Amino acid sequence: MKDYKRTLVTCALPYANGPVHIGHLAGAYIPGDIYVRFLRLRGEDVLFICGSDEHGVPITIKARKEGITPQDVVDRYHKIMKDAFTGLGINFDIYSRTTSKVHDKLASDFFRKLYDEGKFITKETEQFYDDEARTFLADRYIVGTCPKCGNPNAYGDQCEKCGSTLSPEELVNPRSALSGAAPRKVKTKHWYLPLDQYEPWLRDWILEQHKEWKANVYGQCKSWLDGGLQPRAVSRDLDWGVPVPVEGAEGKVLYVWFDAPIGYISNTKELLPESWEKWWKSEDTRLVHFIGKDNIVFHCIVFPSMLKAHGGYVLPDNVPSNEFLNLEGDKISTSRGWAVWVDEYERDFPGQEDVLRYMLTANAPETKDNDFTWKDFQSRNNSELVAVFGNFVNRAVVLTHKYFNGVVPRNAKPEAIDAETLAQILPCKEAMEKYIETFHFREALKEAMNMARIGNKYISDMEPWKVAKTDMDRTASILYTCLQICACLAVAFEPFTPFSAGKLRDMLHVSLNAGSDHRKGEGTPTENFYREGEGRALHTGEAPGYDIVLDWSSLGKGELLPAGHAIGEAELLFRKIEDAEVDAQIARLEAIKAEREKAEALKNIPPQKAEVSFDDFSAMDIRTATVLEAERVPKTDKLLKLTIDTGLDKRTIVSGIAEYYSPEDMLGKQICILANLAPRTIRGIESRGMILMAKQGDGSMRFITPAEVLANGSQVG
Ligand code: B3M
Ligand code: ZN
Repeated sequence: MKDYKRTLVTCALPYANGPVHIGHLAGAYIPGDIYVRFLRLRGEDVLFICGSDEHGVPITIKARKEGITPQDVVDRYHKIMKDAFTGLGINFDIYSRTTSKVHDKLASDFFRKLYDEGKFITKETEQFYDDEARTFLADRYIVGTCPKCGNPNAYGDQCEKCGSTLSPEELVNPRSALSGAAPRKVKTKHWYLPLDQYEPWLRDWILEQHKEWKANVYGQCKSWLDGGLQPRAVSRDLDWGVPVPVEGAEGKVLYVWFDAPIGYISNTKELLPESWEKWWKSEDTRLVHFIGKDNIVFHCIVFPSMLKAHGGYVLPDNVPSNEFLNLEGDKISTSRGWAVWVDEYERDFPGQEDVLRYMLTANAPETKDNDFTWKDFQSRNNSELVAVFGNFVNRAVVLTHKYFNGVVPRNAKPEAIDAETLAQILPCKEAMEKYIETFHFREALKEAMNMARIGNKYISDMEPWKVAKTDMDRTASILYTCLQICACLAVAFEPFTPFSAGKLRDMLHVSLNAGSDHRKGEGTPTENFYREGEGRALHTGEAPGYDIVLDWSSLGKGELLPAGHAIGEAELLFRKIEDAEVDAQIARLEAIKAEREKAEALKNIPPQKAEVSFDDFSAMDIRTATVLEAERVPKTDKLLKLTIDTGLDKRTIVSGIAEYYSPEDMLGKQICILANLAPRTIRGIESRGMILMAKQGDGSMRFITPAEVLANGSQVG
């Protein structure tokens, strides 16, 4: 690894068109935060940048659907996302937005420089245009009949019924998803970044010089490069975005994937207007992008090519991308509502932020897609956080109060086992470093948990509560050892579960040197910064906490809490999560699934029957009628016996609708009947005619009723 003086860490700028869900967290934000916290603990200078991605077509569509402006949409979600991150202890130095003035200017200047230097090519193409909505249509917003399976609602890029990839040209009877109008092709000119020209350089830079990138990232890059790169459009016909800063480009904006990554730079500039260039333009900066796997091509191929074309900027040193997290066996989907939203989690599980952080790390989709289940969430909390980490700390602190008035006892009667136990901490620490440096956070967390297991096993084996009956000196040594391990846990868990680590430090009356913090903006801190037990780094100038200040190097050092140091009262770090809590979440998801399956089934309509003649049709005597009496046919589930006023007479009809309607439902209802159906005897009752029912895709039936009350006996035809 090259020598570097500072690390610039970014997390993908989430689209401001929906709240953040656990898939986002597991993919990029939790790993990014763990990494930043770790580097800071180790005393490195780190800048942590994020913000909302507020441009792009989906935001304009959402605004149109809701009858509000795109600005309203992004204002709403920017706040929800920002609060969700803060709530989970993910403290970016800045969380800004791509609608900021600084961004608009920087993105515009970036484009203009490439334009002036002739780095783009232009192409004229034909795109679908919606005359009614007066906008060009992205593929997704053209719908029509799938040429492969006949699904009448296929999208211009894909048919969700048969799974075929489509282009809008293939759709039969294409129409605009916005207005329903038939789109027409209109010529339009756009600027393209000729990625093909960067291919030889990219091949060398990624495939030769960055063999250390994670296998999933390297593999995806290789397959893109092997497939051959094409020029990519960097502008769009849209009225929402950064305007293309070129004469004659009215109605065109920068493509969202062109301006969004520049957001990393502009957000840095907004935070540090004087010194931002040091972070972006010095060779001794290490740039690391945390992203989800669908963003790999943009961060490894497109953005580096943009930076290379521009010149003067550092290139990413690593792009640790995770795979996808599924939820209860299904792909997470915002549009289908299949997700656990972070803001809702924070509402449903207040004070349990660390449990989600722990779960999403322990179960992170680091090398392959992974599944989140609520049962797993509960069991990891109860059997790991509560039963191991929390239980150990609680026993150590409670017993210290019970036997030694809450003061760290003198190590009066040490035995070999105590030193051996403490000696196990250092290898865990070293393994954690190795894993975090190579972005293997699950493994790193396992090592932190191992430290807790070491403590928990030790206290269980030593049984100080029994030893105390006969030997107080030996009890002192055991608890002394336990408290040293507790202090280690208060450091080791800081990157993963910062709220609990902070709570533990408060309990032990120690502080932490949590390293650099740039949230106040200008001026890189040079002094030490301390953090309180609330999972947040303190700002410059805030008061340090306790006299004992730990940092990463404290781990495995032996005595962190000297004899005589007074600790605070025991407080539970974690609480059990009850069946009812996760059952409620599972029930919520099951309801969403049932709703979706029903909606899907309703689309299942049978094809048209064979043609009939007009005479065939007119032979049927269909009339309006009213239900006078209704009762169940004894010993059947499906049949109702109805007495009907047909206008012509009063008669009995036996109908198989009891599954869908009770006798009370039917009383007084006006319906349509086939009056001249030959009589049939059903269960000994003569039925004269048939109630007309509509059968839906899911098999359920509804009777047909006139739009307004009509005279009984009116003929339908
Ligand atoms: N907004 C896509 C996403 O949220 C996109 C990332 C931009 S990072 C510069 O997955
Ligand atoms: Zn299809």
